[in-house]
Amino acid sequence: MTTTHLGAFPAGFLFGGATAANQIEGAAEEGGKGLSTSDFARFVPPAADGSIADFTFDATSEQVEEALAGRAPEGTMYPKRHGIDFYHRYREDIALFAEMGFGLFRMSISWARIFPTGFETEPNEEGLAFYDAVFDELLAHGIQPLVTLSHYEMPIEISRRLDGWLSRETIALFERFARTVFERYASKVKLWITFNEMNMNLTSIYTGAGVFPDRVQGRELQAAYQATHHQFVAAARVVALGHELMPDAQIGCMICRLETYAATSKPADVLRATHEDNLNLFYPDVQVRGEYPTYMTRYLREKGIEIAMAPEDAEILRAGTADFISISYYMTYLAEDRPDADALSGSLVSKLKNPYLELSAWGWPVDPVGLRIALLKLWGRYGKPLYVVENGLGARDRVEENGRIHDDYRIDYLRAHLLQVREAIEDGVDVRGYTWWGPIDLVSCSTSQMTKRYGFIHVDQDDYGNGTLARTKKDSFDWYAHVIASRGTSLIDVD
Ligand code: BGP
Repeated sequence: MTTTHLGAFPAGFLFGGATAANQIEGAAEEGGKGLSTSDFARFVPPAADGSIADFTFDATSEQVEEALAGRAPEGTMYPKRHGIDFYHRYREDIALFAEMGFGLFRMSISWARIFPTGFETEPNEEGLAFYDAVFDELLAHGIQPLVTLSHYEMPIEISRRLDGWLSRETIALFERFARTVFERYASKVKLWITFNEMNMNLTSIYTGAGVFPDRVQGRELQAAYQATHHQFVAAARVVALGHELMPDAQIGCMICRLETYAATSKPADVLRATHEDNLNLFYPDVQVRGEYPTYMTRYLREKGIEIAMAPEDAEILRAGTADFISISYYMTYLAEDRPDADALSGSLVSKLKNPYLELSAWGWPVDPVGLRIALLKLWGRYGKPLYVVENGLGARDRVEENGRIHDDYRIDYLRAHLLQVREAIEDGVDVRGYTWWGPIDLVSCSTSQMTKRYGFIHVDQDDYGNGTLARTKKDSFDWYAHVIASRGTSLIDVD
Protein backbone atom coordinates (compact mmCIF):
# COMPACT_ATOMS: atom_id res chain seq x y z
CA MET A 1 0.00 0.00 0.00
CA THR A 2 1.60 3.23 -1.11
CA THR A 3 1.43 6.38 0.93
CA THR A 4 3.94 8.54 -0.87
CA HIS A 5 1.28 10.53 -2.72
CA LEU A 6 -0.05 11.96 0.50
CA GLY A 7 0.58 15.55 1.42
CA ALA A 8 0.29 17.39 4.69
CA PHE A 9 -2.53 16.82 7.16
CA PRO A 10 -5.30 19.38 6.70
CA ALA A 11 -4.87 22.77 8.33
CA GLY A 12 -6.76 22.63 11.60
CA PHE A 13 -6.01 18.96 12.23
CA LEU A 14 -4.97 18.69 15.87
CA PHE A 15 -2.00 16.59 16.98
CA GLY A 16 -1.41 15.92 20.65
CA GLY A 17 -1.47 13.44 23.50
CA ALA A 18 -3.95 11.81 25.88
CA THR A 19 -3.98 10.99 29.58
CA ALA A 20 -6.40 10.31 32.43
CA ALA A 21 -6.40 11.92 35.87
CA ASN A 22 -6.14 8.64 37.77
CA GLN A 23 -3.04 7.56 35.88
CA ILE A 24 -1.04 10.78 36.16
CA GLU A 25 -2.14 13.15 38.92
CA GLY A 26 -1.29 11.33 42.12
CA ALA A 27 -1.99 13.48 45.18
CA ALA A 28 -4.82 11.08 45.93
CA GLU A 29 -5.62 12.68 49.23
CA GLU A 30 -4.37 16.22 48.67
CA GLY A 31 -6.31 19.34 47.87
CA GLY A 32 -9.45 17.99 49.49
CA LYS A 33 -9.77 15.06 47.05
CA GLY A 34 -11.75 12.02 48.17
CA LEU A 35 -10.64 8.50 47.33
CA SER A 36 -11.71 7.12 43.96
CA THR A 37 -12.34 3.61 42.74
CA SER A 38 -8.99 3.75 40.89
CA ASP A 39 -7.16 4.46 44.17
CA PHE A 40 -7.83 0.83 45.11
CA ALA A 41 -6.34 -0.70 41.94
CA ARG A 42 -3.29 -2.70 42.96
CA PHE A 43 0.10 -3.37 41.43
CA VAL A 44 0.87 -7.06 41.88
CA PRO A 45 4.54 -7.86 41.15
CA PRO A 46 5.15 -10.23 38.23
CA ALA A 47 5.34 -13.98 38.79
CA ALA A 48 8.70 -15.76 38.54
CA ASP A 49 8.14 -16.27 34.78
CA GLY A 50 7.63 -12.54 34.35
CA SER A 51 3.87 -12.79 33.74
CA ILE A 52 1.69 -10.16 35.26
CA ALA A 53 -1.63 -10.84 36.98
CA ASP A 54 -4.83 -9.92 35.15
CA PHE A 55 -7.54 -7.72 36.56
CA THR A 56 -5.62 -6.07 39.35
CA PHE A 57 -7.62 -2.97 38.45
CA ASP A 58 -10.64 -4.70 39.98
CA ALA A 59 -11.26 -4.40 43.70
CA THR A 60 -13.78 -6.36 45.71
CA SER A 61 -15.93 -4.74 48.37
CA GLU A 62 -13.96 -6.64 50.98
CA GLN A 63 -10.60 -5.39 49.67
CA VAL A 64 -11.87 -1.82 49.75
CA GLU A 65 -13.30 -2.13 53.27
CA GLU A 66 -10.08 -3.69 54.54
CA ALA A 67 -8.01 -0.95 52.90
CA LEU A 68 -10.19 1.80 54.34
CA ALA A 69 -9.89 0.23 57.79
CA GLY A 70 -6.08 0.17 57.39
CA ARG A 71 -6.02 -3.63 57.22
CA ALA A 72 -4.87 -4.21 53.63
CA PRO A 73 -2.24 -7.00 53.45
CA GLU A 74 1.21 -5.63 54.17
CA GLY A 75 2.98 -4.33 51.09
CA THR A 76 -0.19 -3.72 49.05
CA MET A 77 0.65 -1.10 46.44
CA TYR A 78 -1.77 1.37 44.89
CA PRO A 79 0.29 3.17 42.20
CA LYS A 80 -2.60 5.26 40.92
CA ARG A 81 -2.52 7.10 44.23
CA HIS A 82 0.84 8.61 43.36
CA GLY A 83 0.59 8.55 39.54
CA ILE A 84 3.50 10.49 38.05
CA ASP A 85 2.85 13.50 40.29
CA PHE A 86 1.31 15.57 37.50
CA TYR A 87 -0.60 17.35 40.27
CA HIS A 88 2.60 19.12 41.30
CA ARG A 89 4.52 19.00 37.99
CA TYR A 90 1.89 19.95 35.43
CA ARG A 91 3.71 23.15 34.47
CA GLU A 92 6.89 21.30 33.52
CA ASP A 93 4.91 18.59 31.71
CA ILE A 94 2.77 21.01 29.74
CA ALA A 95 5.88 22.98 28.74
CA LEU A 96 7.27 19.74 27.28
CA PHE A 97 4.01 19.05 25.42
CA ALA A 98 4.21 22.58 24.02
CA GLU A 99 7.79 21.97 22.95
CA MET A 100 6.52 19.05 20.86
CA GLY A 101 3.98 21.42 19.32
CA PHE A 102 0.80 19.88 20.73
CA GLY A 103 -2.41 21.54 19.63
CA LEU A 104 -4.61 19.26 21.73
CA PHE A 105 -4.24 17.64 25.16
CA ARG A 106 -6.74 15.06 26.33
CA MET A 107 -7.10 14.79 30.08
CA SER A 108 -9.84 13.95 32.54
CA ILE A 109 -11.24 15.59 35.62
CA SER A 110 -11.25 13.46 38.74
CA TRP A 111 -14.84 13.51 40.02
CA ALA A 112 -13.61 12.92 43.59
CA ARG A 113 -11.42 16.03 43.40
CA ILE A 114 -14.54 18.12 42.81
CA PHE A 115 -17.04 16.17 44.92
CA PRO A 116 -14.94 14.09 47.34
CA THR A 117 -17.66 11.58 48.17
CA GLY A 118 -19.95 12.39 45.27
CA PHE A 119 -22.78 13.32 47.65
CA GLU A 120 -21.78 16.88 48.64
CA THR A 121 -24.01 19.66 47.43
CA GLU A 122 -21.14 22.16 47.18
CA PRO A 123 -17.97 21.48 45.17
CA ASN A 124 -14.45 21.45 46.55
CA GLU A 125 -12.99 24.81 45.53
CA GLU A 126 -9.40 23.61 45.76
CA GLY A 127 -10.12 20.90 43.22
CA LEU A 128 -11.78 23.34 40.85
CA ALA A 129 -8.86 25.75 41.20
CA PHE A 130 -6.40 22.99 40.27
CA TYR A 131 -8.07 22.37 36.91
CA ASP A 132 -8.37 26.11 36.31
CA ALA A 133 -4.61 26.32 36.67
CA VAL A 134 -4.04 23.37 34.33
CA PHE A 135 -6.36 24.76 31.65
CA ASP A 136 -4.76 28.21 31.94
CA GLU A 137 -1.34 26.70 31.51
CA LEU A 138 -2.43 24.73 28.44
CA LEU A 139 -4.14 27.71 26.84
CA ALA A 140 -1.13 29.94 27.53
CA HIS A 141 0.87 27.48 25.41
CA GLY A 142 -1.75 27.40 22.66
CA ILE A 143 -2.89 23.88 23.56
CA GLN A 144 -6.60 23.11 23.52
CA PRO A 145 -7.89 20.90 26.32
CA LEU A 146 -10.11 17.94 25.42
CA VAL A 147 -11.69 16.87 28.69
CA THR A 148 -13.19 13.51 29.64
CA LEU A 149 -15.72 13.71 32.45
CA SER A 150 -15.47 10.08 33.46
CA HIS A 151 -12.31 8.12 32.82
CA TYR A 152 -12.31 4.92 34.88
CA GLU A 153 -12.94 6.40 38.28
CA MET A 154 -15.62 7.72 40.57
CA PRO A 155 -15.76 8.57 44.27
CA ILE A 156 -15.47 5.27 46.13
CA GLU A 157 -18.38 6.34 48.34
CA ILE A 158 -20.74 6.04 45.39
CA SER A 159 -19.59 2.46 44.91
CA ARG A 160 -19.96 1.67 48.60
CA ARG A 161 -23.35 3.28 49.10
CA LEU A 162 -25.02 2.87 45.71
CA ASP A 163 -23.11 0.19 43.81
CA GLY A 164 -21.83 2.80 41.37
CA TRP A 165 -23.60 2.97 38.02
CA LEU A 166 -25.86 0.07 38.89
CA SER A 167 -27.96 2.62 40.69
CA ARG A 168 -30.13 5.12 38.86
CA GLU A 169 -29.41 7.64 41.63
CA THR A 170 -25.85 7.96 40.33
CA ILE A 171 -27.16 9.78 37.25
CA ALA A 172 -28.21 12.83 39.29
CA LEU A 173 -24.89 12.89 41.15
CA PHE A 174 -23.03 12.83 37.84
CA GLU A 175 -25.19 15.61 36.45
CA ARG A 176 -24.32 17.78 39.42
CA PHE A 177 -20.64 17.14 38.79
CA ALA A 178 -21.01 17.87 35.07
CA ARG A 179 -23.01 21.06 35.65
CA THR A 180 -20.37 22.30 38.08
CA VAL A 181 -17.46 21.81 35.70
CA PHE A 182 -19.38 23.03 32.63
CA GLU A 183 -20.30 26.27 34.41
CA ARG A 184 -16.80 26.74 35.74
CA TYR A 185 -14.79 25.94 32.60
CA ALA A 186 -17.15 26.96 29.78
CA SER A 187 -14.80 29.68 28.59
CA LYS A 188 -11.72 27.45 28.65
CA VAL A 189 -12.83 24.02 27.44
CA LYS A 190 -14.65 23.64 24.13
CA LEU A 191 -14.20 19.92 23.57
CA TRP A 192 -15.64 17.37 25.98
CA ILE A 193 -16.06 13.60 26.16
CA THR A 194 -18.69 12.13 28.49
CA PHE A 195 -17.46 8.60 29.28
CA ASN A 196 -14.24 6.84 28.43
CA GLU A 197 -14.74 3.39 26.89
CA MET A 198 -18.15 2.42 28.27
CA ASN A 199 -17.61 -0.96 26.66
CA MET A 200 -15.07 -1.66 29.42
CA ASN A 201 -18.05 -2.45 31.66
CA LEU A 202 -18.02 -5.90 30.10
CA THR A 203 -14.38 -6.50 30.97
CA SER A 204 -14.17 -4.82 34.37
CA ILE A 205 -17.40 -3.60 35.85
CA TYR A 206 -15.44 -2.10 38.73
CA THR A 207 -13.17 0.00 36.52
CA GLY A 208 -15.88 0.92 34.05
CA ALA A 209 -18.87 1.39 36.34
CA GLY A 210 -17.68 1.41 39.96
CA VAL A 211 -19.53 -1.83 40.74
CA PHE A 212 -17.87 -4.36 43.06
CA PRO A 213 -17.63 -7.63 41.13
CA ASP A 214 -18.41 -9.71 44.21
CA ARG A 215 -21.78 -8.00 44.56
CA VAL A 216 -22.94 -9.03 41.09
CA GLN A 217 -21.52 -12.51 40.95
CA GLY A 218 -23.49 -14.81 38.67
CA ARG A 219 -25.26 -11.90 36.97
CA GLU A 220 -22.29 -10.04 35.52
CA LEU A 221 -23.72 -9.50 32.06
CA GLN A 222 -27.06 -8.26 33.36
CA ALA A 223 -25.25 -5.86 35.72
CA ALA A 224 -22.88 -4.60 33.02
CA TYR A 225 -25.72 -3.72 30.63
CA GLN A 226 -27.82 -2.16 33.39
CA ALA A 227 -24.92 0.03 34.50
CA THR A 228 -24.27 0.90 30.87
CA HIS A 229 -27.88 1.96 30.44
CA HIS A 230 -27.54 4.38 33.33
CA GLN A 231 -24.37 5.75 31.76
CA PHE A 232 -26.16 6.20 28.43
CA VAL A 233 -28.90 8.18 30.15
CA ALA A 234 -26.35 10.20 32.12
CA ALA A 235 -24.31 10.90 28.98
CA ALA A 236 -27.38 12.05 27.06
CA ARG A 237 -28.55 14.31 29.87
CA VAL A 238 -25.09 15.80 30.18
CA VAL A 239 -24.82 16.40 26.42
CA ALA A 240 -28.14 18.26 26.50
CA LEU A 241 -27.06 20.22 29.57
CA GLY A 242 -23.71 21.05 28.01
CA HIS A 243 -25.34 22.35 24.85
CA GLU A 244 -27.55 24.59 26.95
CA LEU A 245 -24.71 25.94 29.10
CA MET A 246 -21.98 26.06 26.46
CA PRO A 247 -23.47 26.64 23.00
CA ASP A 248 -20.03 26.76 21.39
CA ALA A 249 -18.83 23.47 22.86
CA GLN A 250 -18.70 20.03 21.22
CA ILE A 251 -19.49 17.02 23.38
CA GLY A 252 -18.63 13.58 22.12
CA CYS A 253 -18.85 9.92 22.98
CA MET A 254 -15.91 7.54 23.14
CA ILE A 255 -15.38 3.82 22.65
CA CYS A 256 -12.50 1.44 22.69
CA ARG A 257 -12.90 0.43 19.07
CA LEU A 258 -12.64 -3.32 18.75
CA GLU A 259 -12.52 -3.76 14.99
CA THR A 260 -13.41 -7.41 14.44
CA TYR A 261 -12.32 -9.51 11.47
CA ALA A 262 -13.71 -12.89 10.53
CA ALA A 263 -11.10 -15.60 11.07
CA THR A 264 -11.92 -17.05 7.62
CA SER A 265 -14.13 -16.21 4.65
CA LYS A 266 -16.67 -18.85 5.75
CA PRO A 267 -20.02 -17.00 5.85
CA ALA A 268 -20.80 -18.29 9.35
CA ASP A 269 -17.50 -16.80 10.57
CA VAL A 270 -18.26 -13.51 8.84
CA LEU A 271 -21.68 -13.44 10.47
CA ARG A 272 -20.14 -14.13 13.86
CA ALA A 273 -17.67 -11.28 13.29
CA THR A 274 -20.56 -9.00 12.31
CA HIS A 275 -22.36 -9.83 15.56
CA GLU A 276 -19.28 -9.22 17.67
CA ASP A 277 -18.53 -6.00 15.86
CA ASN A 278 -22.10 -4.88 16.55
CA LEU A 279 -21.62 -5.51 20.26
CA ASN A 280 -18.92 -2.83 20.11
CA LEU A 281 -20.80 -0.47 17.78
CA PHE A 282 -23.76 -0.69 20.15
CA TYR A 283 -22.27 2.17 22.20
CA PRO A 284 -22.01 4.77 19.44
CA ASP A 285 -25.27 3.45 17.96
CA VAL A 286 -27.08 4.54 21.11
CA GLN A 287 -25.08 7.69 21.72
CA VAL A 288 -25.12 8.99 18.15
CA ARG A 289 -28.45 7.72 16.87
CA GLY A 290 -30.25 8.15 20.18
CA GLU A 291 -31.88 4.75 20.48
CA TYR A 292 -31.13 1.10 21.11
CA PRO A 293 -30.38 -0.76 17.86
CA THR A 294 -32.66 -3.63 16.90
CA TYR A 295 -29.91 -6.28 16.90
CA MET A 296 -29.36 -5.48 20.57
CA THR A 297 -33.00 -6.11 21.48
CA ARG A 298 -32.65 -9.63 20.19
CA TYR A 299 -29.24 -10.16 21.79
CA LEU A 300 -30.42 -9.03 25.22
CA ARG A 301 -33.57 -11.13 25.00
CA GLU A 302 -31.63 -14.24 24.06
CA LYS A 303 -29.19 -13.68 26.92
CA GLY A 304 -32.10 -13.30 29.34
CA ILE A 305 -31.11 -9.72 30.17
CA GLU A 306 -33.80 -7.27 31.13
CA ILE A 307 -32.77 -3.67 31.45
CA ALA A 308 -34.78 -1.53 33.82
CA MET A 309 -35.59 1.67 31.94
CA ALA A 310 -37.64 4.67 33.02
CA PRO A 311 -40.46 5.80 30.69
CA GLU A 312 -38.61 9.05 29.94
CA ASP A 313 -35.36 7.35 28.92
CA ALA A 314 -36.18 6.99 25.25
CA GLU A 315 -36.74 10.73 24.94
CA ILE A 316 -33.61 11.54 26.98
CA LEU A 317 -31.48 9.39 24.67
CA ARG A 318 -32.96 11.07 21.62
CA ALA A 319 -32.43 14.57 23.00
CA GLY A 320 -28.78 14.21 23.93
CA THR A 321 -26.86 12.70 21.03
CA ALA A 322 -23.11 13.11 20.71
CA ASP A 323 -21.54 15.75 18.47
CA PHE A 324 -18.56 13.61 17.57
CA ILE A 325 -17.20 10.11 18.03
CA SER A 326 -13.85 9.51 19.59
CA ILE A 327 -12.05 6.21 19.79
CA SER A 328 -9.19 4.50 21.42
CA TYR A 329 -7.55 2.15 19.00
CA TYR A 330 -4.90 -0.38 19.94
CA MET A 331 -5.61 -3.63 18.10
CA THR A 332 -8.02 -5.73 16.08
CA TYR A 333 -9.93 -8.90 16.96
CA LEU A 334 -10.75 -12.18 15.29
CA ALA A 335 -14.07 -13.99 15.45
CA GLU A 336 -14.98 -17.50 14.40
CA ASP A 337 -18.23 -19.46 14.51
CA ARG A 338 -17.50 -22.30 16.92
CA PRO A 339 -19.14 -23.84 19.98
CA ASP A 340 -16.92 -21.96 22.43
CA ALA A 341 -17.24 -18.63 20.58
CA ASP A 342 -18.94 -16.90 23.51
CA ALA A 343 -16.13 -17.85 25.85
CA LEU A 344 -13.60 -16.52 23.35
CA SER A 345 -15.15 -13.10 22.97
CA GLY A 346 -15.24 -10.22 25.41
CA SER A 347 -11.66 -10.34 26.61
CA LEU A 348 -9.29 -7.40 26.50
CA VAL A 349 -7.10 -9.03 23.85
CA SER A 350 -8.53 -11.37 21.20
CA LYS A 351 -7.97 -14.99 22.19
CA LEU A 352 -7.80 -15.98 18.53
CA LYS A 353 -4.47 -14.92 17.09
CA ASN A 354 -4.20 -13.24 13.74
CA PRO A 355 -1.20 -14.85 11.98
CA TYR A 356 -0.58 -11.70 9.95
CA LEU A 357 0.05 -9.46 12.93
CA GLU A 358 2.97 -9.05 15.31
CA LEU A 359 2.40 -8.69 19.02
CA SER A 360 3.61 -5.97 21.36
CA ALA A 361 5.62 -7.02 24.40
CA TRP A 362 2.30 -7.16 26.26
CA GLY A 363 0.71 -9.42 23.64
CA TRP A 364 -1.38 -6.74 21.91
CA PRO A 365 -1.57 -7.29 18.11
CA VAL A 366 -0.24 -4.32 16.17
CA ASP A 367 -2.45 -3.46 13.18
CA PRO A 368 -2.13 0.05 11.70
CA VAL A 369 -4.35 -0.76 8.70
CA GLY A 370 -7.10 -1.72 11.14
CA LEU A 371 -7.19 1.91 12.25
CA ARG A 372 -8.05 3.06 8.73
CA ILE A 373 -10.69 0.34 8.49
CA ALA A 374 -12.18 1.49 11.79
CA LEU A 375 -12.27 5.13 10.72
CA LEU A 376 -13.86 4.27 7.38
CA LYS A 377 -16.48 2.15 9.05
CA LEU A 378 -17.41 4.74 11.68
CA TRP A 379 -17.56 7.51 9.10
CA GLY A 380 -19.70 5.42 6.79
CA ARG A 381 -22.08 4.42 9.57
CA TYR A 382 -22.51 7.77 11.31
CA GLY A 383 -21.09 10.59 9.21
CA LYS A 384 -19.93 12.34 12.38
CA PRO A 385 -16.57 13.99 13.01
CA LEU A 386 -14.01 11.61 14.46
CA TYR A 387 -11.11 11.96 16.85
CA VAL A 388 -8.54 9.28 17.57
CA VAL A 389 -8.10 10.06 21.25
CA GLU A 390 -5.97 7.05 22.18
CA ASN A 391 -3.47 5.02 20.24
CA GLY A 392 -0.10 3.97 21.50
CA LEU A 393 2.46 1.30 22.26
CA GLY A 394 3.23 0.04 25.74
CA ALA A 395 6.86 -1.06 25.66
CA ARG A 396 9.81 -1.75 27.92
CA ASP A 397 12.34 1.04 27.35
CA ARG A 398 16.08 0.82 27.97
CA VAL A 399 17.91 3.82 29.35
CA GLU A 400 21.43 4.01 27.87
CA GLU A 401 24.42 4.93 29.99
CA ASN A 402 24.29 8.46 28.64
CA GLY A 403 20.65 8.68 29.65
CA ARG A 404 19.27 8.45 26.11
CA ILE A 405 16.36 6.20 25.19
CA HIS A 406 16.31 4.99 21.59
CA ASP A 407 12.68 3.99 21.13
CA ASP A 408 12.60 3.29 17.37
CA TYR A 409 9.81 0.74 17.92
CA ARG A 410 7.57 3.53 19.26
CA ILE A 411 8.46 5.77 16.32
CA ASP A 412 7.67 2.95 13.87
CA TYR A 413 4.31 2.32 15.54
CA LEU A 414 3.40 6.00 15.55
CA ARG A 415 4.46 6.54 11.95
CA ALA A 416 2.49 3.52 10.72
CA HIS A 417 -0.68 4.57 12.53
CA LEU A 418 -0.47 8.24 11.59
CA LEU A 419 -0.06 7.30 7.94
CA GLN A 420 -3.28 5.32 8.17
CA VAL A 421 -5.06 8.30 9.70
CA ARG A 422 -3.76 10.38 6.81
CA GLU A 423 -5.02 7.73 4.36
CA ALA A 424 -8.45 7.83 5.99
CA ILE A 425 -8.54 11.59 5.59
CA GLU A 426 -7.66 11.08 1.93
CA ASP A 427 -10.61 8.67 1.79
CA GLY A 428 -12.78 11.59 2.85
CA VAL A 429 -13.18 10.69 6.50
CA ASP A 430 -13.59 13.74 8.73
CA VAL A 431 -10.85 12.98 11.28
CA ARG A 432 -10.19 16.10 13.33
CA GLY A 433 -7.43 15.11 15.69
CA TYR A 434 -5.06 12.48 17.03
CA THR A 435 -3.90 12.23 20.61
CA TRP A 436 -1.27 9.58 21.33
CA TRP A 437 -1.98 7.63 24.49
CA GLY A 438 0.51 8.45 27.17
CA PRO A 439 2.77 11.17 25.69
CA ILE A 440 4.49 10.96 29.04
CA ASP A 441 5.06 7.63 30.84
CA LEU A 442 2.18 6.97 33.22
CA VAL A 443 0.68 4.27 35.40
CA SER A 444 -0.89 1.51 33.31
CA CYS A 445 -4.64 1.23 33.51
CA SER A 446 -4.86 -2.55 33.43
CA THR A 447 -1.78 -3.59 35.40
CA SER A 448 -0.78 -0.45 37.36
CA GLN A 449 2.75 -0.95 36.02
CA MET A 450 5.12 1.93 35.27
CA THR A 451 7.35 -0.26 33.14
CA LYS A 452 4.67 -0.58 30.49
CA ARG A 453 5.78 2.72 29.03
CA TYR A 454 3.96 4.72 26.37
CA GLY A 455 5.66 8.10 26.60
CA PHE A 456 7.79 10.32 24.42
CA ILE A 457 8.87 11.63 27.80
CA HIS A 458 10.48 9.20 30.21
CA VAL A 459 9.55 9.41 33.88
CA ASP A 460 12.10 8.07 36.32
CA GLN A 461 9.88 5.85 38.42
CA ASP A 462 9.67 2.06 38.66
CA ASP A 463 6.75 -0.26 39.34
CA TYR A 464 7.27 0.07 43.06
CA GLY A 465 7.14 3.86 43.09
CA ASN A 466 10.93 4.33 43.41
CA GLY A 467 12.69 7.00 41.37
CA THR A 468 13.35 10.71 41.12
CA LEU A 469 10.31 11.37 38.88
CA ALA A 470 12.69 13.33 36.61
CA ARG A 471 11.40 13.83 33.07
CA THR A 472 13.69 13.15 30.08
CA LYS A 473 13.07 13.16 26.34
CA LYS A 474 13.20 9.91 24.38
CA ASP A 475 14.15 9.83 20.67
CA SER A 476 10.44 9.78 19.84
CA PHE A 477 10.06 13.23 21.43
CA ASP A 478 11.97 15.07 18.69
CA TRP A 479 10.56 12.78 16.05
CA TYR A 480 6.93 13.58 16.95
CA ALA A 481 7.79 17.27 17.27
CA HIS A 482 9.09 17.14 13.71
CA VAL A 483 5.95 15.41 12.47
CA ILE A 484 3.77 18.06 14.06
CA ALA A 485 5.91 20.95 12.81
CA SER A 486 5.76 19.58 9.25
CA ARG A 487 2.04 18.74 9.59
CA GLY A 488 2.86 15.16 8.81
CA THR A 489 4.91 15.57 5.66
CA SER A 490 8.00 14.33 7.50
CA LEU A 491 6.24 10.98 7.96
CA ILE A 492 7.20 10.21 4.43
CA ASP A 493 10.39 12.17 3.82
CA VAL A 494 12.46 12.14 6.97
CA ASP A 495 13.45 9.75 9.74
C1 BGP B 1 -7.32 2.34 27.42
C2 BGP B 1 -7.62 3.24 28.58
C3 BGP B 1 -6.47 3.99 29.10
C4 BGP B 1 -5.14 3.31 28.94
C5 BGP B 1 -4.96 2.47 27.72
C6 BGP B 1 -3.75 1.56 27.71
O1 BGP B 1 -8.23 1.30 27.35
O2 BGP B 1 -8.65 4.17 28.28
O3 BGP B 1 -6.76 4.47 30.37
O4 BGP B 1 -4.37 3.10 30.01
O5 BGP B 1 -6.08 1.71 27.45
O6 BGP B 1 -3.98 0.48 28.56
P1 BGP B 1 -2.92 -0.01 29.63
O7 BGP B 1 -2.59 1.18 30.47
O8 BGP B 1 -3.56 -1.06 30.41
O9 BGP B 1 -1.75 -0.47 28.85
